Amino acid sequence: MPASDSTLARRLLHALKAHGAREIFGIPGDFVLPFYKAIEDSRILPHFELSHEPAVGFAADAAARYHPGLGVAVVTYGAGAFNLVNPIAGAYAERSPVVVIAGAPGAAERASGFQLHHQARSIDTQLAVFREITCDQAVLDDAASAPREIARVLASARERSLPVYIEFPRDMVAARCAEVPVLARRPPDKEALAECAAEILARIAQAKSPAIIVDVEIRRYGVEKEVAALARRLGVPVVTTFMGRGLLAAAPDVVAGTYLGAAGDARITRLVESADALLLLGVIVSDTNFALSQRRLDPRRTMIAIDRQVQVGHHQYPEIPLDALVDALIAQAPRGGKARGASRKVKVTYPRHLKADDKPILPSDIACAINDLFYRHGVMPMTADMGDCLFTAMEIENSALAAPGYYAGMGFGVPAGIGGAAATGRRPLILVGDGAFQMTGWELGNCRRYKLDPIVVLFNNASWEMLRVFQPESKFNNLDDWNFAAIAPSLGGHGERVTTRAELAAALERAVKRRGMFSLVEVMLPRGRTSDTLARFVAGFKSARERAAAAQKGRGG
Ligand code: S1T
Ligand code: MG
Repeated sequence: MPASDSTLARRLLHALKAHGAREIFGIPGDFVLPFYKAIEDSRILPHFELSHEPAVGFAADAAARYHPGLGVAVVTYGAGAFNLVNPIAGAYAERSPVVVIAGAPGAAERASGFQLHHQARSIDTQLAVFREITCDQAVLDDAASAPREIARVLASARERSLPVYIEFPRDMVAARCAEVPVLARRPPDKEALAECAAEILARIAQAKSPAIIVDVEIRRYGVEKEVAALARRLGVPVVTTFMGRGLLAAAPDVVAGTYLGAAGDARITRLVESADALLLLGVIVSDTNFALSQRRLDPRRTMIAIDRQVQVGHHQYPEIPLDALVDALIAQAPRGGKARGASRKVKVTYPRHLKADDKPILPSDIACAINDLFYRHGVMPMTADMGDCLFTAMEIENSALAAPGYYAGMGFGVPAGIGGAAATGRRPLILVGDGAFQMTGWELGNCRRYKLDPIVVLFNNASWEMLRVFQPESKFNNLDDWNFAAIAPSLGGHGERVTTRAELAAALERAVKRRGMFSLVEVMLPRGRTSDTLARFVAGFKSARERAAAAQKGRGG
């Protein structure tokens, strides 16, 4: 092996690849230039530079969501790394395993006695901040321990499906060190696993109307196919959470729909809230997933597997990886499970056959037009930003979707579409509002150099419309009209503004046929009109908040 391959930089790059990373997103800076040179010269992993670190984080997050493995974000010290905080906080909240590699001062700079450029309070403030939003950290300041440190941190990212942080002092890049081992996974306790699976199956067998709810961890641990097989074996209906929308897209026979509580399809709500045994696989029990429930989760009839813990009623089973649990359930499940009761076979259908007429466009028309497009040309992987575009996505066929459905941070949609396209080679359909596009939509200017050609549907209501639904009286929600379609050509793409349903259908048809550049379809929407899903969601959220406040008051809070 050439001597250069035994440098810490190359050992780290080989280790990233060995742990499932397939590409790097980044923006270099002087504290990370030597490492970035190794990235470029070694060609161990392809690398994509974007224009602002929040986009680097969102793209790495989406890559980790779209190809089970690790996302990688490489940034410079201080100014670069602190720009990454919000997307990594979102990745932590939504359990996406992104490896943050941040440059840092070398020993000589540390000893210089200077306040260093990019330094915040102290030289170690950056590490302190990332301790809060990653599950494991390593500082590579000692060549002897670095391989072990890297192995531990990458194993943590894989096992916990959470972001991790590696600080790479600029003077350590060429240090010689040993290879980075791939640590064996911590096996579950076999007895506990068998007992846990048996207890879950017994509860499901005794139940008259069981149901399964799935969320992001079944994607993060690559067990969607196995969960679909388990559901078929048990004959139990499956629903996704709001955040889990798009999961099991390859198993339409298994998924009944998406559970949104009071904001969702009443048949799905009934299926979940009348279930006498609920198995939650990889589900984050968050407000966006359950605040609109009309019946709170009852621990006596609920079984939850998340973050390597399983709770069955009041019984706790620690250290049970989700994939091991699903395998054990399949192994022990009785064969030939029949669908429980005719009423259990609920199947939500999605709107199609948009009337291509001169009527103005409403958000739900966009869902209808996209369903028609998918029917004609095949389903596309989607990303969505926060705003009504995400709620409108609930009215689109259940196809692969990456969106900030729990952390709810804006700016995700376009960079995530770029990250997903770079990571999978598949062409994405990106849904984004005008407010979110103002934040990170400009990253589309990076598509040409990477030969990416996403289709972007921009919901332009010249408004922070979701906030207006919460607080209609506020004028600050009125945005100006930036005429985004006219800007697209200077970013290397094609832009088209549409105002009627006929124009929308035609523009999407042209976009799907146009390859080699991004296509921006700017859909003009009236202020004050939202998707039905968002209207119900906000109404439910507001009353849930009022109920919580009243209860708090009742407790003398
Ligand atoms: N800043 C960031 C980074 N994320 C946020 N979620 C917010 C602020 C608050 C916020 C929303 S929804 C929303 C804001 C500002 C408006 C979104 O506007 P746009 O993208 O145009 O979409 P639409 O017009 O469909 O609402 C949530 C409640 O937190
Ligand atoms: Mg808007």
